[in-house]
This record gives sequence, structure tokens and C-alpha cells, in this order.
Amino acid sequence: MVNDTMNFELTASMMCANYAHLETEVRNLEEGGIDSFHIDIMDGRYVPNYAMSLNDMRYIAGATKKPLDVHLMVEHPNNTIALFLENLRKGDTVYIHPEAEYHPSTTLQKIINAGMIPGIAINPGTSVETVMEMLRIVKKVLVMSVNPGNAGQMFLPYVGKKITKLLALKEDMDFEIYWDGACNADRILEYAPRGVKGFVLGTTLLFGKDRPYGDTLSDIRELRF
Ligand code: S6P
Ligand code: MG
Repeated sequence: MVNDTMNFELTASMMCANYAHLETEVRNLEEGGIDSFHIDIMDGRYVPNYAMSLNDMRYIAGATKKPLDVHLMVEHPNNTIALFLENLRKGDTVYIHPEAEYHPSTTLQKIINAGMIPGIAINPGTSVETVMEMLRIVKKVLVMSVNPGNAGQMFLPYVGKKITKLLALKEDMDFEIYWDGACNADRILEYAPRGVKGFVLGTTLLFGKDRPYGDTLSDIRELRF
């Protein structure tokens, strides 16, 4: 049954979009009611893929007024974070992977100082305990339920236990939880009522379905699966 007070966010994983018609993709997603655009930036080192780049992010930032949700899968984001921050707006989110940086709290402070929302992304193999202090700094935690690097991967079920741990901490430590990777109907039905704030939609639910985005998004919001 739909809980009236349930209010979760849906963000589109733009590495899954059709780049032959990127502007149309952005417009259709906006008109279909997407809340934000998830931008997967990769450097071919921290993850074995490239996906999106700074220029892709800039293009999408110019094509929409909706918030961007920038997921940096790069080594030492502290070295290049300024390039991203200077192309974003207040209210956009930037996630870093803590293990990709020697001093992740320095990088998070740069995100805060620039007026963006600071977040960390937690890999399937990273424990809550190893990022505990950073939970006090960030406003968002992106829980990866696939290993970072690609869309269309298999869901790793052991991540569920980590979500339960984070749900118990989120009020006290003042952060929200977002889900990234193989996000399907069952996961939204189970975890939205428990307090997961948002879901990244990729090939599992949204893209490549030959169906208007607006229809899919309203079905998901109404939990009509
Ligand atoms: C993976 C990336 C994700 C994917 C998303 C795709 O490195 O961070 O944001 O793009 O998971 O969704 P799906 O449904 O294809 O797994
Ligand atoms: Mg991502």
C-alpha cells in the first residue's frame, strides 16, 4: 500500500541516456518529472571505464534547471574538484569516494565551501565503520549496490545489511541515504518506506524500455509495479 507521507526522489543516470539526442533526453526526463540528473564521472583509473566527462556535465548543466547529482569516480578528486565546482550551482550535489583520496574531509570541505551539497559514495565492499567520521560531514550517502564503473550490472544483495545500519544512524548524524545500482521495483518498494530518500534509475527501470519516461516515472512514484 502507498504511504501518503512517503516522498522519495528519483534521479536519472545520464550515462544510460541516448547521446545522439541528449538534449531531447534531458527535456523528456524533465517533462516526465525526474527530480535530478545523476552524472557519473569516471577517469579510467579509479574505475575501469570512462562514461561521462566534465564537458558532458557542463552540457547537461546548461540544458536543465533541475539539480545535478555528480558522482565522481576518479582518483584523488581533490586535484580536479575545482573544475567541477565552478560549473555547478548551489543545491547541486557532489559525491566522492572516500578511498580515492588521502584526505577526503579536505575535499568534502571544498564542496561545502563552494555551496554544494557534500556526499560520499560507499562501494559494496566498504564498511560503514570505515566512513563513520565522514557521516558527520556529509548530507548525503550514496550506497552502491553494484561495483562502480558500469551500468546494467548484477545487484549485490549483501548491501542490504549496510543500508539497515545507515538507516539507524541517519537521524542522529543528519544525512540522507540514496541508492545507486541495479535499482528495481522490489528495492524501491522495500526501501522507500524504510527511509531511503532517493534512487538512481538506469537501465534496470528507466532507460532503453521503449516507453515514455513520464509513464515509467509516474508508475514508480505511485509504486505501481
Ligand atoms: C555505476 C554508476 C551508476 C550506474 C547506474 C545504472 O558505476 O555509478 O550510477 O550508472 O547504476 O543503473 P542500472 O540500473 O543500469 O544499474
Ligand atoms: Mg552513479
